[in-house]
Amino acid sequence: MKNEKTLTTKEVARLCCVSDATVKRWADAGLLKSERTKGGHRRFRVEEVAKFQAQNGLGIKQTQGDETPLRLARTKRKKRSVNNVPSFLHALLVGCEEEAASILIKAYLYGDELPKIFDQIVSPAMCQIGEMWFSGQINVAQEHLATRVVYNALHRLRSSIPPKEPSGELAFCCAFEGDFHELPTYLSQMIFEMHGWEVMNFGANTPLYSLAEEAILHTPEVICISATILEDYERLVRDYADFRSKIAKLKTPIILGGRVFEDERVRQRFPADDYMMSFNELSKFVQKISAR
Ligand code: B12
Repeated sequence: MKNEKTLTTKEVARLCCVSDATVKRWADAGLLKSERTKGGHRRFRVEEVAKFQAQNGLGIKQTQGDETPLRLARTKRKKRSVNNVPSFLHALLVGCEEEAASILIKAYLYGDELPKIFDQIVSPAMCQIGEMWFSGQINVAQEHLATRVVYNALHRLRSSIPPKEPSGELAFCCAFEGDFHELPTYLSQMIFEMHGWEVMNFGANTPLYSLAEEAILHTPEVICISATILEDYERLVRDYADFRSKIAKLKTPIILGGRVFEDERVRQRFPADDYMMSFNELSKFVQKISAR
C-alpha cells in the first residue's frame, strides 16, 4: 500500500453516507477490503471504495455535509495518464452499469474534474457508439442500452458527490424541441451543480414557448440550451426568435451548446450570448459568472 492514496474509516463513511461503525462492520465482514496501519487503524484503497460504491449504489446525494473527504481523497493523488475510453466503451456495449459507474467514480476520486470526465471519457465513448451505429456494427437497441448505461452511471457519480454550498443561482438546462439527445442536458446540469447552482433541467425535446413561460416564472440567471440535431430548422429559427423576444426584458444570458453550433451560419440564425463546444468551456463560464 506504500505511496498509494488511501482513505480512513471516517472518509469512507462520509463518501458512502453511512456511519463510521457501518464502515467498520463492512470491513470486518470482508465486504469492503481494508488494511491496517502499524497503529492498527483501518485504511481503504481508493479503487476498492470506488468498486464497492459502484456495486452497491452507495453515496446518496446529501442535503447537508461537506466535501472534505472527497477533497482529501483527491488531493494527494499520483499523476496518472490512463485512457479510460476503451474500458468505458466496453462497459457500455455489454450493458454493465456497475463497471461504467466504477470507471467514472474512480476517475473522480483520482482527481479528474467533471468537465474532464465528460469531455474525455463520456463524449468520446458516445461518439464511438454513434460511429458504430452509423457503420452498422451495432444496432439501435444496443445504442439505446449504451445510452441508458451512461445515464445511470452518471447518476451514480452525481449521487457520490457531496453537494456544494448553494450559490443561490438558478440555471435552466434543456434541448431544443425535436432533439431527443438528453445526455448533454444532464451533463450541463452537473456542471452547474458542481459550482453550487440550482438547476431546472427540462431535458430533451423542450418547446421554446413553454421554456419562455418557465423563464418568466422563475427568472433563472442563465439559460443553457443543447442542440445535437436541429429538426425542422426554419420553424426552430422562428420559435427561437419568438422565445428571445418573450424573455428579452429578463436580460438572461442564453448559452447554446453542442456540435451544431460549430457552424458559423447556424450561429447567425441562433444569436446567443455564448456558444460552447465542451463542458470545460461551460465550467469556466459558470465559474466566471458565479464570481460576479
Ligand atoms: C445516443 C444517441 C441517440 C439517442 C439519444 C437517446 C437519449 N436519451 O439521449 C437516440 C436513439 C434518441 C438518437 C436518435 C437520433 N440520432 Co443520435 N446519437 C446518439 C449518440 C450515439 C450519442 C449522443 C450523445 O449523447 N453524445 C454525448 C454528447 C455529450 O457528446 P457530443 O454530442 O459528441 O457533444 C460534444 C460537443 O458537441 C459538446 N456538447 C454537446 N452538447 C452540448 C451542450 C452544452 C451545453 C455544452 C456546453 C457542450 C455540448 O460536448 C461534446 C464534446 O465535444 C450520437 C453520437 C455522437 N457522436 O455523439 C448520435 C448522433 C448524434 N445521432 C445521430 C442521428 C443521425 C440520429 C437520428 C436522426 C437517427 C435516426 N435516423 O432516427 C435520431 C434523431 C432523433 C432526434 N430527433 O433527436 C447522428 C447525428 C448526425 C448529424 N450530424 O446530424 C449522430 C452523430 C450519430 C452518427 N454518427 O451518425 N441518437
